[in-house]
Amino acid sequence: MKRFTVVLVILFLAFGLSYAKDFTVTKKAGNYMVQVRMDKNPPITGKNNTEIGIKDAAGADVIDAVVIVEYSMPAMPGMPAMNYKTKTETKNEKYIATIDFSMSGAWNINIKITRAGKTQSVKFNVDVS
Ligand SMILES: [Cu+2]
Repeated sequence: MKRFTVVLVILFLAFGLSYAKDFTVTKKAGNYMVQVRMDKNPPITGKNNTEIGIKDAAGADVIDAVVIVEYSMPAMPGMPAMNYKTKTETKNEKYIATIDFSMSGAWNINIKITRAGKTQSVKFNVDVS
């Protein structure tokens, strides 16, 4: 019984730590407050599970938007500009996407939120390891 409790505590700690370790960005887009969370911190070359939460001005979850994630790296010596785009799917009031960075370095991220015929954007940079 004691061992079981210890295991539970360790599991809780591990979960708490991995949760706190996520890469997060919170930014305003128009009337929306957007929180982006990636499961790797710093984000890595390869697949990063990404979760986007959107709240309206009243603080309510926005779940009826179309959300697209664009990510790009400008051209550099020996490498043409790279541009990628991925759709998101809705799950538990969040928009889920997999961002697959093809190399390390600075990437631009542009999240496009379309709702009722209007598009708002959230832009930020990530330093991919
Ligand atoms: Cu590059």
